[in-house]
Order: sequence, then C-alpha cells, then structure tokens
Amino acid sequence: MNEKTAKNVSKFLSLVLRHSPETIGLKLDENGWADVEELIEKCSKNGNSLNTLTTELLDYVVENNDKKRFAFNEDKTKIRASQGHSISVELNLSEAEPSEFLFHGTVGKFIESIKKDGLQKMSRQHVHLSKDRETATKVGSRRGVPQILTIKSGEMFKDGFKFYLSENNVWLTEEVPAKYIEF
Ligand code: HQG
Repeated sequence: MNEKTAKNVSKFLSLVLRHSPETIGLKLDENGWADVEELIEKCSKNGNSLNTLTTELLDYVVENNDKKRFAFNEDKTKIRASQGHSISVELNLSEAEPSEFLFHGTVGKFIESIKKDGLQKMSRQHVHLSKDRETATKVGSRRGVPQILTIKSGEMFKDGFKFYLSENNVWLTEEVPAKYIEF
C-alpha cells in the first residue's frame, strides 16, 4: 500500500466522518456511523482524488492508521471516527478514571487565554488530553513550537469531573478549569 494514498484517505475520512459529511452528500447516524457502501459510492460520485476508494483501502487505513482514528462496526458495514468530531454525535464513550496527570499540547499564542479560561473544547466535542508528554508534544507540534501543559486529572476526577477514553485511547473531557493546569 502506498503510504501517501493511505494518508490522503485518512485526511479525507477525518473531513467527512468528523466535520462535514455533507461535502459528499453523506449522512452519518446519531452515533457517527457512515454506511461503508454509501461512503465508497458517494466518494466516487464526487469525483475527488479519492475516487478509487475501495473496501481494501478502507481496511488498510482502519488497521494501519497511526492513531487508529477510524473503526468499523462488527460486520464491517459501517465506519466512524473514534474521536475528534466537530459535528454532534453520540459516541457512547466509556467513562474512565484517569491517572494523576494527563497532558495537553498547545502553542504559546494560546497560553494567556488558557490561563484565563482554562482549556475549552473550541470547535470540537471535547477537550483532548494525552496520556504522556510525547503524544502531547506531537499534538502541539501541529500548530508550531509545542507547549506542554500538565493537567491535574486525578484531582479533577476527585472533584467530580468526568473523563472518557475513546476507542483509540485519547482522553476526553468537557473542560479543564485553569486551576487544574500546571503551565
Ligand atoms: C486551544 C488531533 C485559547 C487548544 C490531535 C488547541 C488531538 C485554547 C486548540 C485532536 C483554549 C484547539 C485535538 C482557550 C483550548 N483559549 N486556546 N481557552 N482552550 N485552546 O485541534 O487538542 O490527528 O480542536 O490548546 O492529535 O489541538 O486529528 O484540539 O490548540 O488528539 O486525530 O485550542 O486532534 O487528532 O484545537 O487536537 P483542536 P487539539 P487527529
């Protein structure tokens, strides 16, 4: 499999399964699932560079994607993104108890605002947190020189904040008030 093609497919799936299925006239159900056949058909109809999307290509991307961003249902007739949505979907995430600290990678220009308002979910459905600094560094690096914030997740949990673990092991929560952040 050509890695460049796989990356393009991953980017395209992020777009239509997390943010704007309407780009190709796709409908997701309330749990974020798209019908695999419909996805393939609409993809080719829309004549984009991925008009060769096939079940084999989807299989490869689901299996080998670096962050396991996408998952099939049991009989592989449906596919969805495991986290990262901006559109409202009910993922039925499992609540989980986080370790004492989690991490968030961001960039310098956001720090003043985060000190004031804490971490907010911005355009997504949740604030995304990482289990280690290395992962958070990668997340922050998408935007520039990464700044890693340490989140007192154990303390938050004790104080009643809920945490969820996505199928691909990203920690999610509604917000992180500034008092739980070490800058
Ligand atoms: C920042 C990728 C100002 C926040 C990653 C971040 C992740 C604030 C940006 C996933 C703020 C939102 C999500 C506040 C938060 N004031 N800025 N009060 N609160 N921010 O992309 O966490 O590769 O929505 O620091 O790996 O960067 O796509 O969130 O910089 O897991 O699978 O606002 O996306 O996953 O940006 O990334 P995002 P994120 P994928």
